[in-house]
Amino acid sequence: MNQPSARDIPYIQDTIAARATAQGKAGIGIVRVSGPLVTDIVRQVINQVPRPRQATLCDFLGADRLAIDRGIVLYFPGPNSFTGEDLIEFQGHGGPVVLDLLLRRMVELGARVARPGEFSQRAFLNDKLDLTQAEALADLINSSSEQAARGAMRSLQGDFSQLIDTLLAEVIELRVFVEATIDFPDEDLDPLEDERLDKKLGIIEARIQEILRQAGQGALLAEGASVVLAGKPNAGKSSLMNRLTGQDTSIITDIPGTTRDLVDEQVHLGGIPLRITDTAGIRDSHNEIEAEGVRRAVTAVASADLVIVVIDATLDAAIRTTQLAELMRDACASVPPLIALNKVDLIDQPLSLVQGAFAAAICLSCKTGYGLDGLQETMLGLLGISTGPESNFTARTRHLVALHQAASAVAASRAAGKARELVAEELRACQKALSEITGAFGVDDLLGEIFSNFCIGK
Ligand SMILES: Nc1nc2c(ncn2[C@@H]2O[C@H](COP(=O)(O)OP(=O)(O)OP(=O)(O)O)[C@@H](O)[C@H]2O)c(=O)[nH]1
Ligand SMILES: [Mg+2]
Repeated sequence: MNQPSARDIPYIQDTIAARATAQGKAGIGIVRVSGPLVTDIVRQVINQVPRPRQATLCDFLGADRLAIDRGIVLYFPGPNSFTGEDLIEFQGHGGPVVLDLLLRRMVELGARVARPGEFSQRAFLNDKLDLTQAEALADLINSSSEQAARGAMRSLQGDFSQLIDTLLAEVIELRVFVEATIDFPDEDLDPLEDERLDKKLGIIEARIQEILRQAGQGALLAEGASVVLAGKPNAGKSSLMNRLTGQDTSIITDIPGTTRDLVDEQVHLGGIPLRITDTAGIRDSHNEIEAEGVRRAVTAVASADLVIVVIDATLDAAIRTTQLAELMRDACASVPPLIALNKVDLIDQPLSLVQGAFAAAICLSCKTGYGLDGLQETMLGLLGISTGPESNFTARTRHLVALHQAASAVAASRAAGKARELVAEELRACQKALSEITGAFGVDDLLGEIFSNFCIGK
């Protein structure tokens, strides 16, 4: 029942080189080279092959035998290197010209400039990392909060992969049993009782759901979520934007139609990176610029993870109801929004909260700050962010999709009952979905997409 592995795909074993440190000036800059030409290259550049895994101070020589720079080389012979191939790092001074000269020297000596993520891709293909770990590496580099960095580190250490591998082993074991009862019905195999089979499937189903819950948190940690502020002109969207970002992000005036473009800012809530977008007040406008702003607002709402509809609480109840109905029709068709009834500092009577097809309604005042804590708590709840002490690993939307596929395959195999062929077929689908997460098989078409989002030199 072994599946072909993505790692079985042959890859061109040429030698790749790239700057491993960021662009710009810095104390140290690193050029990394990996592949079969590494020893030849290093012999040309420093007149020797340095001792493995030891810092060697030397001149880096150009074709004219003059020193381009003086620094440290670190040589990692394959397979004991990051990529699994012969790999060398030239640690020189971090000036853009010096590093460019050094990189050009590598190319002169037969290396090719690496594509983004190509070092990690080789590490994956040489079995140094599985796919979730490779993705965690990119997440670690890109993490925008301490929680996200810690979560990425846990994934990199294999916490997430281990959960998937354990589950996968159970699915495979069950599949072997089920297939055996189909293929050899007459043999003296202990056939699984239907009840026992269903119980085992139930346990697997529950485990997938639990991993889904954790991975959902993990995906939020790594990828964050988008929150869009929408509403009628002058409701206080920009005021809420500035409250949430704690900065003077958007322009606020008492003139309806102040915000035209989308205004974006990243904030952290419960350690999760949130992209908050302030939008133009939605109304029919003959002004071409404002009308374009309204179109952009509606588009932004459509792709948001959470929409906060800001309503001016000082308006008549009837007007508020009409506005809300219009906004729900025009802008919030897909996700049930969170309603923020703003400017409650201006009203003396408690508001009766409107009922409707929205997720929650909160009274607040952007002027005094009243209700903001409650709003943020509700935002966390609606986005599915748990703020408990539970430690988590990072994950990706790709993993959630695969886990959902695995869950529905198990549900289908339970539903198949006595039809063992169907049970087996669905278990095969479940195994395939889970294997795609760690890259055990069937991901070759995904590889380019995953690794192209890495930075060069990683
Ligand atoms: N008293 C009071 N005034 C507020 C509150 N929130 C916003 N305002 C005022 O309402 C007016 C409109 O605020 P904005 O934040 O610009 O409203 P907006 O929804 O972004 O408006 P547009 O960009 O024009 O669509 C400004 O004069 C704000 O000072 C509040 O909670 N209380
Ligand atoms: Mg505004």
